Amino acid sequence: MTSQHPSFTAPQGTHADLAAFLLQRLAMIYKDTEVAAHTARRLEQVIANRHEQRSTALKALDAKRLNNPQWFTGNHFMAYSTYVDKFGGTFKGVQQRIAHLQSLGVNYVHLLPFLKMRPGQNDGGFAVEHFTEMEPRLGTTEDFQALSVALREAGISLCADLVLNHVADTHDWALRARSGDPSCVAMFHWRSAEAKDALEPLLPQIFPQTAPGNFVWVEEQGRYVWSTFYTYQWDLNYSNPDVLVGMIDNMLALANMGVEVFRLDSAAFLWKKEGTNCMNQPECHWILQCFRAAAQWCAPGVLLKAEAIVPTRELPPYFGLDDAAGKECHLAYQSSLMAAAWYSLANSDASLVQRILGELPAMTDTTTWISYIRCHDDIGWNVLKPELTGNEPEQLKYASAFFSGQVPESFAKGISFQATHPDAVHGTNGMTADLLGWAEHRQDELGWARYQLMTAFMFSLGGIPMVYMGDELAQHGQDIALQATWTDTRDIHRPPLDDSAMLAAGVPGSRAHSALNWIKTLRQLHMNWLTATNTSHLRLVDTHDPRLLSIQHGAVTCVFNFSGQAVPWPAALNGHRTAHDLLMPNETPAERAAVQPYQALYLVLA
Ligand code: OTU
Repeated sequence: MTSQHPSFTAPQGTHADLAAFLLQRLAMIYKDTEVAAHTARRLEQVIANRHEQRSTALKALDAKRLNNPQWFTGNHFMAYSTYVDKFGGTFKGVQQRIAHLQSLGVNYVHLLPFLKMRPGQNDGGFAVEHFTEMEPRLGTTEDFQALSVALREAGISLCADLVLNHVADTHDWALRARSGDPSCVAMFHWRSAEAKDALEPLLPQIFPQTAPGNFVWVEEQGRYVWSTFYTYQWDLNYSNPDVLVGMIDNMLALANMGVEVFRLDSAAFLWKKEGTNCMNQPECHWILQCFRAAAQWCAPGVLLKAEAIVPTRELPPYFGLDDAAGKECHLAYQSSLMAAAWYSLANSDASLVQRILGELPAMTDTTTWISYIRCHDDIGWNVLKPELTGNEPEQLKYASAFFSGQVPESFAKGISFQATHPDAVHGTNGMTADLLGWAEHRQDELGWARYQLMTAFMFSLGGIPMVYMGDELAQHGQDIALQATWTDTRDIHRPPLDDSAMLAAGVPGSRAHSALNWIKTLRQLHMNWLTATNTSHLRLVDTHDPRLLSIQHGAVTCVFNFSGQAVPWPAALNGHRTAHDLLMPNETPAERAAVQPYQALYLVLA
């Protein structure tokens, strides 16, 4: 891991600096100085209005954070991601579960989409019908505000999705576009049959089974509208300044309601350029930099998180490079390490994880990764494809099959996602405990070891560890018999939080109890010991055995056995043969002969 840090100018410039930067970026996006100047004036107005409406409490928080720009990095944060309805039924119900979050040591909660969503199919709320109104099922705006205040008082930052790439086809802009209102027609991308056919071959297929293609026919318009995801999610046209101004205004309105972190959904797709795959375009970054400048200006306590599920090599620009260093996102998902961890477990070979870790881009002190093993989406295998060499593409196919019930000797109980034929490697779905094959009975020591391994790995990465709802109780996924009611197979890992597992967690010896206490222990160790402030401060120890991964994290040497075999103690760690293992605090360290199957160790020398 490289330790050099790129030069970093803290984005705390005066408003004049931000205004100048905004204007410059707008000129780059629209390639027209007059349009840029006019848009800059509109944005300044939006920012001024929203700033005036911002509460004194939130302004005080902004000031505090400006004085401590590293407030979210290092081992300060632990995140939890959940749906409002599955976690607490409503906003009020979530409020009643704050104590559960606190008991875990969570101080950052990502509530999956809760804004007014398209009726019927809505991609788990990612088809947003109104950006500043709440989904009525979940409660009122007042309930939401009360929740956001309660979370803040509990020291928990609220993260919400800003679904900025597309709107529901029932959003006012889409409805008006459909009926021919020219100002709204201009907010989307339209193509003829021939034009869209010419574009398709280069474009990715996100949902090849349930929503093949990237365009949908709109009868009233007599042409196709661009819809990368589901047909009812229409991609916004950011070459139109109305879109940028409108979406920035929405973001700032939500910030004023107490959202502290924005998860910028599908951030890679914002700019279309014919002849490319229309992902990660330079304009896409300039647009994100406008969102950042506006947030920095109006609500500087707010963080932006890139949800760019792309190979690691595409990620550095999302933090901002060169003259944009520190001027784009504060956070980004590290999905390559997530997918590679599962790949390594299936193949009993940690070398891919080790390679990705070794090649991570240098991080600054005011940017960091989200480290996770599961979330509400599939484990997307595609991000790994550019990393693979030799027979690794075969191993990737094996991993995908391993987790989706196609390998008889596999312990895993997951299902495949959007694979168009048995050989296609796309994604895998399932709750952590099911993918790990952690059986309900007490004697399943290997399943329990795998759970310990994967979670201890996640906490050791120097990013913000994120637990996905229910995984802290080792919950199972939904019954496959419900499949007819699902949008797609991702619903298997979107069960409601299991009240009986919550009760069982209070009974020593139960599986939920083991899981919950384990996560609490990891969080304590994370706060007390895992103090390397980001991935750039980690050091890899070469174990000379592909089954073993070792990461030195300050005073702690982490060792992970990704295989089901006992592996002879590696010579490279001879000095640690009798080191104290923080994960097994009650054991007197004896001379170690081997790393046990799926064992995780956090070793400290006396
Ligand atoms: C994101 O996802 C969300 O997390 C998904 O839940 C939504 O369905 C989607 O956007 C549309 O809003 O590629 O970077 O492979 O990982 O769709 C954006 C499935 C994405 C998801 C993918 C993802």
